[in-house]
Amino acid sequence: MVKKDWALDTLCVHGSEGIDPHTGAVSTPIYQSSTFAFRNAEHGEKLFKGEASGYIYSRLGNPTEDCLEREMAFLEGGEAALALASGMAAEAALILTLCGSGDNYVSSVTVYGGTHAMNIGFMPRMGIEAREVRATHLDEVEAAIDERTKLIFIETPANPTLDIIDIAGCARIAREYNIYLVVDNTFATPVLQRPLEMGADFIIHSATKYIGGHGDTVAGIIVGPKDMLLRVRKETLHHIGNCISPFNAWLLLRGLKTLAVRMRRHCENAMRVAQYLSFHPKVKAIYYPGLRQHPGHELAARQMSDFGGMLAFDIKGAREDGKKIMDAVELCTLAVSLGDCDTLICHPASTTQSSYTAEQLAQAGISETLIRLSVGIEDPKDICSDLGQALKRI
Ligand code: LCS
Repeated sequence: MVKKDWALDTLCVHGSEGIDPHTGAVSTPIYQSSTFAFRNAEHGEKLFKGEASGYIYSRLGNPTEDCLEREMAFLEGGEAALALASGMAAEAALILTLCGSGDNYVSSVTVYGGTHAMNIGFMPRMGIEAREVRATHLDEVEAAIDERTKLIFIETPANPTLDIIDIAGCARIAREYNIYLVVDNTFATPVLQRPLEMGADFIIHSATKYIGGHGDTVAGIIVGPKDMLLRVRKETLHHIGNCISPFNAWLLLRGLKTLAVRMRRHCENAMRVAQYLSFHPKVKAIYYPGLRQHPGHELAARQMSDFGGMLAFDIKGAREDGKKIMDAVELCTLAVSLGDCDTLICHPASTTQSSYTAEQLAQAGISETLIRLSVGIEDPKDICSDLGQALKRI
């Protein structure tokens, strides 16, 4: 019997419903079935008319996926959730549902490179304009809004500079103009940050990252009001077909069990690595919201319960020196993505953020020598000594 007042660490393990009441299964079964039999012709007709509840076809809904959606809504404190094939699928499905041709949305300029590429490339082809602004400056967010603006999209902490954006401040602006606030909560997860409680309308996750946690799944989640997510499902997901697979939904359900434990270790390790790098003579600047010198530190301390597992640092030297470090690390894995148990290192300007022009990189605060680290759950001493030996090469 699950008690709603249990701490989040307990709720991550037990979920909202505990053991499956129908079968006693402790682990949710993987309903690896593309289609579901109707009891009779009338039942089939009623299901299609929405007059009976049940399953029809896995693009439209699946019991394993439903379970994941229920748990994500529960953990984020939302009414409902929708699981999709990837984080980008979640972003695109939500924006394409909320905006039509001729509409626009305001997006932070400091976002995952794929989101920026969607903003400047894909959405304009759909007749939807993305207005990228420095969302750390609330006046820039407000100034970009007009009568065709449907939503504000922010990512906080932001990829890759760890900018912190004022969620409650953006929510106030969204309320004033009667538009939606969408927060990408990928870096923080519900364990560290509660955007809906600060006034956001929707949460997006690249569940590929901390929700899955093991680098073995690509998936996305939207959390928000039930009626709106029904619209995303019917008006976009059904047509584009970017649904999650039952197996991937199950991997994420498994990831949720250890989410709180992993996040605490990611945070502890990232703080240790950030402190180590902040005193390193070859490091020019370190970006970790947990450090007092980070411009978003005080805001992060207010709106997050801890500072997360992501950090970035600028080295003294040129772009080539950054590459030397990439090639010298032994424990850290040279790869994009983040949120895995293993520490991942990458050079955003040439990889994840390569869709930015030099001007846009400067606007987003991303230098040519910036290195991004997704700090894993290994022993932090090993991570620091690996970075130390690599930094000696420059
Ligand atoms: N939101 C954030 C904050 C992300 O970091 C990513 C992917 C996405 C959305 C898109 O999610 P996906 O479709 O990949 O599940 N971030 C990546 C990164 O930093 N490196 O590779 C992917």
